[in-house]
Amino acid sequence: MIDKKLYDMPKGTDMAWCPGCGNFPILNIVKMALSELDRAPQDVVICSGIGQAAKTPHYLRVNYFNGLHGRALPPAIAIKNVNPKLTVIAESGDGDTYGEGGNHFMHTIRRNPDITNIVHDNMIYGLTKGQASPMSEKGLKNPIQPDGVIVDQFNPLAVALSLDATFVARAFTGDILQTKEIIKAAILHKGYALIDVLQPCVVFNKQNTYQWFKEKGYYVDEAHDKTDKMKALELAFDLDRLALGIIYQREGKPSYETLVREGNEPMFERVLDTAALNTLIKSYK
Ligand SMILES: Cc1ncc(C[n+]2csc(CCOP(=O)(O)OP(=O)(O)O)c2C)c(N)n1
Ligand code: SF4
Repeated sequence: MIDKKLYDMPKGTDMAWCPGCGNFPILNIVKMALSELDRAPQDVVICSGIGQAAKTPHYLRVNYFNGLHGRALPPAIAIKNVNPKLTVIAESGDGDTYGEGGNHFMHTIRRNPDITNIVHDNMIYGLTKGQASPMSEKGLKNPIQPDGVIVDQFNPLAVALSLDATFVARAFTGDILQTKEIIKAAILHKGYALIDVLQPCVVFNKQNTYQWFKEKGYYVDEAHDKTDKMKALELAFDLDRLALGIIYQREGKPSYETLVREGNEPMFERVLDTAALNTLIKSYK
């Protein structure tokens, strides 16, 4: 097992998160999962967009790509295509993933790349001080909508299931061991894996608190058939109680990078045909 301390940033690294933020346990859980799965830091890449959650890879000693708002997934797909030997994780907030990155979210699911998508879902825009995100509940009062949000929440689990995602899960940052096991299963899953992690923003979201998530959340039991898509959709549509755990998982669908690469050899291992490249460059002169 890789020593978990290897993922730690040097002591004194500046930390932007507020004390008590739900991002801290997720950071720790990801380190635990990578350590237990024996993923060496140099073989791990985390991609993120913009936001508080999107700062997660700044606090982990692995390779990372921090892109524009909503753009965590495209570089993650590209990196996996070039070197499928890497463990690739896209990790960002609910606003970044489902709002600004909504288009990428949908089309990544269709492609089924072998990457893990960890979404820190605090049901709000944390970094920009508490505006509504696509996950904000109807009625939630915020600086932009002082009378409350007037539209329904986005439903990432239902959308993912509808687009034939092969691994769909919900977790709660307050439950360290369960969340760690879900993340490990997602990393081991061959194909796109979504984990929506409920994560309280203790400063700007006074409605969806640790207590609120604890009361709403319950784990699917052992008898839950993870291959039953209709049951999974039923769970996804139930917003009165929030089902936690692996809601849906199916093996066997080819992952994007295996479809893209001829002969299955990773792009970074291909021998460069310099003569063909020069001919191509000359043809544009
Ligand atoms: C194109 C663009 N629009 C808006 C912003 C401003 N902005 C930065 S972070 C953010 C919200 C992030 O929210 P979320 O992804 O939920 O993450 P959190 O901060 O809550 O972890 C917004 C709107 C931006 N940087 N770029
Ligand atoms: S503003 Fe909210 S999401 Fe951002 S660090 Fe503070 S508690 Fe966490």
